[in-house]
Amino acid sequence: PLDTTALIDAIDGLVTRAGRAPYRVLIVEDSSTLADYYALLLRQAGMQPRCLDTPLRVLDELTDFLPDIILMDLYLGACNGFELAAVIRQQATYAGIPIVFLSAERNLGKQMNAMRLGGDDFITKPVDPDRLAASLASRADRARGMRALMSRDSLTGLLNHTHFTDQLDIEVARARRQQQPFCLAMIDIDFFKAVNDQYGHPVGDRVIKSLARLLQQRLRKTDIIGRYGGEEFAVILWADLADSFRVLNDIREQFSHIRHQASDDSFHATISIGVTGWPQQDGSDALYEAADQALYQAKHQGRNQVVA
Ligand code: GH3
Ligand code: MG
Ligand code: MG
Ligand code: MG
Ligand code: MG
Repeated sequence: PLDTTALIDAIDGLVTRAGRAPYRVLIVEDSSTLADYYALLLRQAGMQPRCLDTPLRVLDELTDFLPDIILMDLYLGACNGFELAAVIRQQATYAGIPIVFLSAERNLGKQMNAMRLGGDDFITKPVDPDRLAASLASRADRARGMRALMSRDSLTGLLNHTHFTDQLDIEVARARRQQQPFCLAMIDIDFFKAVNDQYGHPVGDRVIKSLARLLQQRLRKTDIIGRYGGEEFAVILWADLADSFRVLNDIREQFSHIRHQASDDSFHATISIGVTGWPQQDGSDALYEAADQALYQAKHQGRNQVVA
């Protein structure tokens, strides 16, 4: 069953956080005069524009700038906006970014064609500044909401498996760029099948949620928590291996003291944790493998422990 409370909480949190960040708008326009003008309008509307005049770099810009929305001129000299939109839409990661076309093209057939190839709206030049800002803001807002919804696990509100693995790739790249160490931990509830068997699935769900809540309370805002599988969590900690180990061991200890309530009984549960660090392991596959191996060892050695 879908736990809407956790989901709504998670989205509220995201919307509140997202609400503070200005919308990032990638402007793809071959006329620098026009690009500068749109950038000015959008900046005045509180957004964060970035201009791109060469369509060849569009995929790099998407990874680099992570725009909420793309404002694209239809005729770009070297290629046209239709073609570029089609290229962007082929990348699964960017499929959700709205593309708003901007052009003097008044031919309805061509406008329809642009939409069919992946555009979300069509604004004709000369633009009405208010209409431009309002249209971009409402589309960017909905796209953010949709992304938040799709990246969250419905029981816990944590990042889901797909989003977590995408995020780990991004964080590995960030660590390499900034030479900043971080750790990956895999956390698994011990003998969880027995909890379900003995107390029922809904009680099991509450145990999962209590672990999710504990992780959210104990880890830093910059750390990243995902529900990796049923009763398995993955965490990215921005700390070195020694510090991460200490924090995780505290969490393990604290979790083991939580008294879980069943209908006419109460019980305790424990977790096992495998942790590994960057740069000791460089690359997502190596990190997953090492953390998994450490988790396996923690289970094998008797559970309720952290292994690095
Ligand atoms: P181990 O200590 O080796 O991890 O033992 P375990 O029993 O936890 O491991 P196993 O992988 O055999 O069982 C995991 C169980 O978790 C099986 C599955 O029914 C249960 N599970 C997975 N997802 C959920 C969920 O969302 N809610 C509940 N209540 N149970 C879940
Ligand atoms: Mg043009
Ligand atoms: Mg298992
Ligand atoms: Mg388990
Ligand atoms: Mg498991």
